[in-house]
Amino acid sequence: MIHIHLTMRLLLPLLVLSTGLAAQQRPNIIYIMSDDHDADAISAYNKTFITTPHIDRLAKEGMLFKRNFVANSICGPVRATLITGQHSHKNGMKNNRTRFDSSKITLPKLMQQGGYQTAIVGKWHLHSYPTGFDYWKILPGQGLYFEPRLISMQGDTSTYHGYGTDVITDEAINWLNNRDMSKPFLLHLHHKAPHRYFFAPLKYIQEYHTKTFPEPPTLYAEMDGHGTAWKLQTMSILLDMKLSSDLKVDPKYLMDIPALKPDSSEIAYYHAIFNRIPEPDRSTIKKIYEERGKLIQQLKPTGKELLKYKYQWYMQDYLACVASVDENVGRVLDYLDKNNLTKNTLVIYTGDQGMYLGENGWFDKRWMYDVSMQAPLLMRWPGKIKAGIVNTTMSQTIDYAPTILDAAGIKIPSFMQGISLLAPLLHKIKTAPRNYLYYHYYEDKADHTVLKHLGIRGDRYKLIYFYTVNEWELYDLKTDPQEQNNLINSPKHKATITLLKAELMKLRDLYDDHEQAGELH
Ligand code: SGN
Ligand code: CA
Repeated sequence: MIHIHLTMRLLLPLLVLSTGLAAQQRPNIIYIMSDDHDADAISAYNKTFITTPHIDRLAKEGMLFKRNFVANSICGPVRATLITGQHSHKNGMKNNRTRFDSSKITLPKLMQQGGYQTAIVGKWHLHSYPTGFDYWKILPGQGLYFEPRLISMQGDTSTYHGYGTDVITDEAINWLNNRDMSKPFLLHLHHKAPHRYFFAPLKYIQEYHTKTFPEPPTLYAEMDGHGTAWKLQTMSILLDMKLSSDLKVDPKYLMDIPALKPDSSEIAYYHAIFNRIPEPDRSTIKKIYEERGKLIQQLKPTGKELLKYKYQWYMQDYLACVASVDENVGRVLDYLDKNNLTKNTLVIYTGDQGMYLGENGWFDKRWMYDVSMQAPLLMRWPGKIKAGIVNTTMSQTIDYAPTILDAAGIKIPSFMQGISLLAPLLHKIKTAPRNYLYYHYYEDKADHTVLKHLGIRGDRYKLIYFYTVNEWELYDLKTDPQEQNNLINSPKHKATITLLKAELMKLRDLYDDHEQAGELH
């Protein structure tokens, strides 16, 4: 065993050099991933909601992927896919509750063997401790916004003073300052923000709580007329997002509005987090939220009128968290500038999936619909990636590990199911060689009750199968980008459906997913 390991260590650097990339040319890689950061909340994608100058800098100086998608729109599974290059059924992490098998060969292990120094700071969410990292400091579970706790490699957990997004960035920069300067590095910097329950620093709450955001055209969508999955979901801003946007209204204002009344465990949880905000900021923030409570008490809005308020509060709180993420991306980019690292560092920015920001009246993610299947992806590598390029190739989370390995000049193992995006990144080809993406979501009994489904996404059409209720959906993404009009019974689309079902079965075989074996009818 030891012998094999040593041989690998001796052989791999040779392998690396044989690719023609001399050691000193190999790029450093910083992979920044935020939690639930939707592309619409990045101004390089959509200028409607927020200005994110620092993340936008990556688009201006690098490449923005307009059609980047996840394969299972939920946190832990995306993170397992990131380090394995495999779909969920192959890497074993189908849902948020699975414990990732840390003995697996993963991206950081391969990078280490290839001569890289590897580190991860921030949200991990794979339950087993990280392996393959020379350094790690992770949040327990979802982590906390204020006075966050971090688990260190020694296994002890300490509380850090400050705001989570700042603290995670501080810790990542500390590691950069203390790293082994003789080796290139791979740093994973994973924020907790802007995940629910949203808590932003006071300065951003003050900036955002007076703003009004445009409503998505489907905010007031009816669930009737759609399939069983739409009827069963519990991700409605109006019905399921308790207590205005986030339990932030003091419960005493809401007790006489049954739909908003929290249960006692929710109140206790909320207060435990809220009380971590240091004074005097906590009292100022409380006053701001109490204004919402007073308004509810005075107007007693219901139905659409209530949704109107809840949507605005949701956006105000979410975007205030995003503003702090952007500020901290700026700190990392400044660090690279000041330390002469910008040129030889590939910076990747992404979110772990998309996020419903009021479309269909919803919050959260999980669905194969583009709103939650799409994730932002921006990459900057000066001198290699041309500046200001928007790429429309369909990329997917299974591609991240192969791309990072390829950029580092390290061989991509055959067990990885994604493809390297290096050729499109370096402008050798425009489009990655793949016509369809595969998707499989498994968490139906968990939060928000989204039924299990699998499906296929092509350039124009998307076919989804909710197999526990045997219901199919087909959408024409060109004429119906909001995926409102299920064409599964349209006679005009019969041939498309037959073709996509055949392609779906091919993909299922290609990726070796046997959960729904046999013919799909
Ligand atoms: C929490 C959230 C859910 C969210 C899951 C998973 N509830 O349970 O809304 O879907 O996390 O999120 S909350 O009451 O705590 O806000 S994930 O990003 O980790 O997958
Ligand atoms: Ca997430």
